[in-house]
This record gives sequence, C-alpha cells and structure tokens, in this order.
Amino acid sequence: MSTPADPSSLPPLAYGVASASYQIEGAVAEDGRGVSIWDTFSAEPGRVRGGDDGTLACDSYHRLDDDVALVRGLGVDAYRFSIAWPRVVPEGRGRVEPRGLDYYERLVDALLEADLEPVATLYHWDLPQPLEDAGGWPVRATAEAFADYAAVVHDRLGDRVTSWATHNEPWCAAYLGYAAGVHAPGRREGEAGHRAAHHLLLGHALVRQALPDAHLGIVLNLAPVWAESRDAADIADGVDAIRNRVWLDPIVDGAYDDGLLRVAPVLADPELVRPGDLESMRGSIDWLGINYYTPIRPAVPDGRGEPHPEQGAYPGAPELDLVVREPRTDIGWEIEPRGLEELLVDTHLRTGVPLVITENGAAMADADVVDGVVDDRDRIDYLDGHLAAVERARAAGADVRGYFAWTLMDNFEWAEGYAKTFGLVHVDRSSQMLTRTPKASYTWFADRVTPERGRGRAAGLLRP
Ligand code: PNW
Repeated sequence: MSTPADPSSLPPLAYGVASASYQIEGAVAEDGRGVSIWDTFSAEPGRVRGGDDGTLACDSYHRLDDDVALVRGLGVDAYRFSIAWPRVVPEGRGRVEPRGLDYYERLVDALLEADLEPVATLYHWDLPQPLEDAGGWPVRATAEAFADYAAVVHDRLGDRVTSWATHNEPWCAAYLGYAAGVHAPGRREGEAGHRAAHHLLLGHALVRQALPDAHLGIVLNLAPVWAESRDAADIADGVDAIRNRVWLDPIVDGAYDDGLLRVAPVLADPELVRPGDLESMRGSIDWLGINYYTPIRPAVPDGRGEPHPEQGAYPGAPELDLVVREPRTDIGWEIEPRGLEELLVDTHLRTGVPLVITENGAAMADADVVDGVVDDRDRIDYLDGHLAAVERARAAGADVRGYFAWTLMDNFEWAEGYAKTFGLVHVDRSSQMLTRTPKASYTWFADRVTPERGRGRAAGLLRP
C-alpha cells in the first residue's frame, strides 16, 4: 500500500485524445500489412453489428496529416495511438516490414512537429492471424513473439516516443476474445481466457525485460465493482478478481491471490505459470493507464432469466447478473463519475505509480451535422462530470498525471461496428471523403484544456 500524494506538489494534469490502429487506419492490405484477427473476425457473418469491418475505418493511414492537425487543433499535450503488429511484423514473428515502421515514424514525427507528446500502445487487439492460427494468446509462444515485435518497434521509435504502453485492456483481449467470444478471435472457451490473461501479462513482463530503460506502462480497464446487495458479495469478488486483481496483483505483488485461484484454478497450474513468471511481472510498470467508462454492479440472478450475456467474460465466477442504473450512454453503459474518483484513489493507494486516464468518453447518439455543427451536449456533460471526478481524486491525493478523452473521431467500435460513436469529431460515413467535422464537444474540450496548455509539457508530465 502506498500513501496519498500531497495534492499541492502534483504537476498539472496533462490532456490528450486517444485512438487505436484497427479502429481508424483502414488500408488493411497496404504496404505489406499482414492479416489480423480483427480482419478475420469481422469478416465472419454475425460477429460485428451491421457486418461492419475496419477495411476502410477512418482511412487515417492516408490522412495522417489531417488527423494530426485535428489533434493539434484541440490544444492538448499528447496523442495516444496504437501500433498495428501486423503492419510491422506481418506474420507475427520473423520478417519485419519496414514500410509499416515508416508509417508510424511519419506519425511520430508529425506529432513532435506539432508539439504533441506521442504515447504509443503496442497492442490494441490486432493480433497477427498467423499467431492465432498457432494458438493465439492462450499459447506461451505468443508472449515471446510480442516481446520480439516490441523490441523492433522500440528500435526504430524509442528515441522519440517517450511513453509506451504494452497492452490495451488485456481483460478484453483475454476474456471477451477467448471466453465470451464477442471480440476477436471469437472463441468461447472459459479456461482459454485465463490462459490468455497469463500470457498477456507474461508478454508485458518480457517487454519490460527487453526494454529496461523505456518509460513503460500497461493500460487496464479496471472498474469499481459494487455489489448490488449484501448477498452478491461473493459474486462481486469473482468479478473483481477477473476484472481487476488478475492484472494488478501480479504487477504489484508478483502473485495471483487465493480468491482469484478459486475462480481460475488453472492459474495455479505450473505448466502454465512457470517459475519466475510472476516475479518478472512484479514492479514492471513506471506508470499505469486506466480506461474508465462505467462501474460494475453485480447482483444475484433471480433464476428466471437467461444467464447474463456478460457471464462468459467472467469464467469461473458464480452465476451473475449485472445491474445497469440510469442514466446511460447510447451503448447502454451507466454514467457514474464517482466510479472514476473511487477507482483513482484506490488504485493510487494500491500501486503508488503515476496514473494516467488513457481513455474516458461516451457513445452518444449524435444529431446529424446541422450547419456544420454536431451538438453533442450530453457528451460534454459526460466529460465535464468525469474531469471533475479526476480533480476530486487528485485533491484526495491520487497521483493522476494525465487525462485522454476517448476518442479523437468516430471510428470502428469493435463488435458495435460504426453504429456507436465516441468521437469528438464526426466522420461522415455517407460521403466518400469521410468528412471530419468537429463536434461541439471538440470545441468544448479545446476550451477546457487551453488554460493549461504548455504547462504540462514544460513539466514533462508523461515523460520519465
Ligand atoms: C475500449 N466491453 O473497448 C477500448 O480500449 C476502445 O478501443 C473502445 O473503443 C472503447 O473502450 C469504447 O468501447 C471496450 O464490452 C469495448 O466491456 C468493449 C467493452 C469494454 C471496452
């Protein structure tokens, strides 16, 4: 356990916006890019709403300069993006594709030119398909391939990218991908979820060993877990184990705890968890990214309904129901900024490392563009409420250094396709031009961050 930070000695909060390669780039067959599990998954009928896929996405691969200009126009300090593994190492291991590296080098240089700090995520879910064909994250060799890929990227960009994240939301990659089957690769094998979790953590730890001097973090979608009733305490513990503790405990303590092992006994299997694995995870981060959208409220199922659709994402946990209170966003997630405040304070005490909110935002059913303006007042309210929660958490001694809004522009929202939009910038999918139009929230965010502009970078917020 760490102690509260002195609020008066915290540097000013840095601001940014975030994105991810498969959600924005398009150009899936260009410059030697290999196939990823999201290409495969979204091509299977019934997997993604409306049959959407990332083939075109926002075509950011070809509009790098336009999109950097949009980030710059916000007046933020930093841009968080992810690097597509199959662009850099098309088969997942072995041969490197220099044109893939060239693209990210152009992006990083454009960001630096615009006085924006590049924050790079190495894995935001686009696993090279050949690695999935060889077993995917449930197989140990995938973690080893990940570390090799990371070293290749760092070799080219390590002199300019100052903050790195290994994984984005490994809970989604492991449990939505291999246990619930609602994300790529769409497998529904509970135990494979736990195996994937261990190897994602191992991959992270191997990157740490390969890049001892990098300013390295991991991005977790931690969530406060609030039991709806006293008798849901057990269920809530199982959910907390798989959503939060399976990631934090190895990184902070180098261990899986007993409550987790009860729901995931395979994590005690010495064939899976080899000597030295957990030790290599302990203390492996310089900073921690937190993606926060909503709290989780487990309840005891009333026995009448079907199993809860998210049950599959918590394999081994007792049968659960999840209560979603009002108000909600367009994607059905409860809006509760106090969840973020509590999470930041608790996670600071738990980890003691600098925290960065690497994603926070809302899917809202935006009105159409009228006279060039999308009036997304409800998104503004969401962001405003959560930024206030960040300030309260900092005042309470949580060492929070940065806040990234999700997301720069409307993009491919995974299983929801293009139907659910989180962007500060509207993308007109009906026009061939994919015209970008800043929404009211874009202007609002720019105004909100302006007074702080420059102070963040001067203080070297995200930098080591
Ligand atoms: C995160 N769920 O995804 C990702 O990091 C982003 O790429 C994504 O666009 C954003 O949050 C908004 O969804 C998630 O079903 C997707 O629990 C789905 C879930 C959680 C996070």
